[in-house]
Amino acid sequence: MLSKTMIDKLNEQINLEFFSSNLYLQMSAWCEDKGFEGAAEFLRAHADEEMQHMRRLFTYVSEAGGLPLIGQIEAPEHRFDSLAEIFAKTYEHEQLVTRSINDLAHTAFSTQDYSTFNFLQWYVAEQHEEEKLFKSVLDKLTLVGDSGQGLYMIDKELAELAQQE
Ligand code: OFO
Repeated sequence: MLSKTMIDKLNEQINLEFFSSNLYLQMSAWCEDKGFEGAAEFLRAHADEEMQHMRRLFTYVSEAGGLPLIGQIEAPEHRFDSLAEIFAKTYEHEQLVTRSINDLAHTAFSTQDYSTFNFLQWYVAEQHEEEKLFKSVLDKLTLVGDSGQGLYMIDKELAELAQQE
């Protein structure tokens, strides 16, 4: 049985995953508008992944006897200056999500909720992959700067990455 604290924290995480999905979907619209079709596809695919993160938590809370609650979800920002800014922000956001997952894992472990601790290991591994992925895109964007050709190449690469998502 989940403790009240654990349920509340898992519900906060459900909302954060929802927000992540909305943020990436909103960012994809900027990319589409600016002609970065690969980046748009990549971010849309990633928005779907975030919904899966949300659903996995939702199901866990439910199956563990708690009530998953969808709260109010803040509107994501929609004005950006460049593709590099978008990916700097995705990387920053993933780091925030990692901190939140770590905090959840800490709560589970320190309250001897080993079932939730075990469930969260999937997220711990996933966050490692996500940070790595977004950091690698950001590094490439930093490298090419304003070069149109460089941005075009990265956009193509992102389209390929989207297929693997
Ligand atoms: Fe991007 O990992 Fe969930 O939020």
